[in-house]
Amino acid sequence: MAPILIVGSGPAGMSAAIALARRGVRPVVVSDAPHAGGQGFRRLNPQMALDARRIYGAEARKYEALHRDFEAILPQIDYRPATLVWAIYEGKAFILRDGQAGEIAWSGLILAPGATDRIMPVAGWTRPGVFSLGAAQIALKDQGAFIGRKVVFAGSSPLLLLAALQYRTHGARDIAVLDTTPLGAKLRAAPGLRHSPGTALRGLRLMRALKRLGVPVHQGVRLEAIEGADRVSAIRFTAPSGQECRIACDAVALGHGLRAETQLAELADCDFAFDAALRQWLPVADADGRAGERLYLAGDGACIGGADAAIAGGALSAEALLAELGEPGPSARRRRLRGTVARLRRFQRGLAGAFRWPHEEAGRLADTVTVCRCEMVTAGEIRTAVRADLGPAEVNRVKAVTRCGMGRCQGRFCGPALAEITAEASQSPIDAVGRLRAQAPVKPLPLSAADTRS
Ligand SMILES: Cc1cc2nc3c(=O)[nH]c(=O)nc-3n(C[C@H](O)[C@@H](O)[C@H](O)COP(=O)(O)OP(=O)(O)OC[C@H]3O[C@@H](n4cnc5c(N)ncnc54)[C@H](O)[C@@H]3O)c2cc1C
Repeated sequence: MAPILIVGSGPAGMSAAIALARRGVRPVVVSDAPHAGGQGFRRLNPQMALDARRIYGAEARKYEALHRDFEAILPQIDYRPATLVWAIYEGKAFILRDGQAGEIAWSGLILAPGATDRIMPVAGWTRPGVFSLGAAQIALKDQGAFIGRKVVFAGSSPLLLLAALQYRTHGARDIAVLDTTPLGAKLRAAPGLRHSPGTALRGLRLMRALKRLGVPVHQGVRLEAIEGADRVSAIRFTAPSGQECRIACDAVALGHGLRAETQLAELADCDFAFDAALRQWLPVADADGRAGERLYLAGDGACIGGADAAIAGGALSAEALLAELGEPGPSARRRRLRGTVARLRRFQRGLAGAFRWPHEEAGRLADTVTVCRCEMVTAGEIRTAVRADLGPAEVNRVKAVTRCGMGRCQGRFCGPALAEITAEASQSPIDAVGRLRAQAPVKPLPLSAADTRS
């Protein structure tokens, strides 16, 4: 019989693999990352002698336990790191490893591809020295490096605070946080955070630690421009008082929350629905993560929920899949996992109010600002296309006319802003402008991959 296939080796994929291995099942685990851990629990580069407690703080034990458990099951699973799933078609995953293409058929599929940074462009964001927030963390966890000497963490995300603290505790002195969500919005969102008081408390501790270490955190700012000649030299913003401010810096880490990686789910024929709280399209799945026959979604790729929800969701999808295959485990465990995932996702929706996606900024973007970095498409070009006679008001049509979203990143970085600008220019509700359709290959492939396919 074909194996169970897990795509992704972040917390969700690892946890699904651990649950299956403990039930005596040998899954294939495929991930394009060289090491397990995904984003939240990215494995620290051992050559950098980084201390997990300084990077992961209160989460360090969880990080260590998950990696230890995953390493323990390695002999019981078929783990294929550095392997990309670039398409899903007719019950098979099409993969690429070391330049060699291949296919994997499955008896059950668990998709756990995680999320990527969500970015609202700002004038100057394509300058050298601007990184996504995630990339700024990866530089530290993978290479033990900072992205600059004077780093500003800008946008709207709890990860801004986490990344700033990680930098500060590793010796970065000249850093600041510019948070675009006003304090008032955070207070209004507070009731939604009751679903995970422990996580909310961790957030408060983060704020306190930054204060104690003298890291300035400006809340409720409006980002105006990232300045510089051939690379970043400053970031300009408006304070809530209306005062224009400027911080000299040589690097900016930009992030406005996360967007689920949904391309593989779409290629696997999942339905989609618009999630108004997270303001993004998500694949439709039931409370166990079941999205189709022997098809399950887990972790941030199903719905942004954080690492704990990913761990619970991975185990839940494994248990539910086994039950569908005729090997049910204890129903109490599934009920408990289901409750955990649902609760943490409710928390995450509350968090989306405390760290808002600043969608209204799309309307303020100057026409000259680049939105699509791959194809160099500006906000003005998108508006002109939408406002033309018989101009499109659906993002795939706008993409066809402007090439925004057609490049190397396949709309991962420009897609959210493209949708907002299209909605604003066509005066349509955001859920009426659609979502960029997934296309295989979901990530770039070398042309040689076509030759090696049998
Ligand atoms: C850049 C970034 C930084 C983050 N930092 C933190 C943090 O410091 N702390 C925290 O608590 N949370 C962090 N998060 C949130 C994070 O998403 C966690 O909630 C958690 O890691 C989600 O687990 P997951 O297993 O769903 O996905 P991930 O951890 O993202 O893992 C997904 C895995 O799927 C693989 N994958 C994706 N697409 C494919 C494909 N086509 N083929 C093969 N493999 C594929 C990836 O390589 C990765 O290994 C971060 C998120 C991002 C995007």
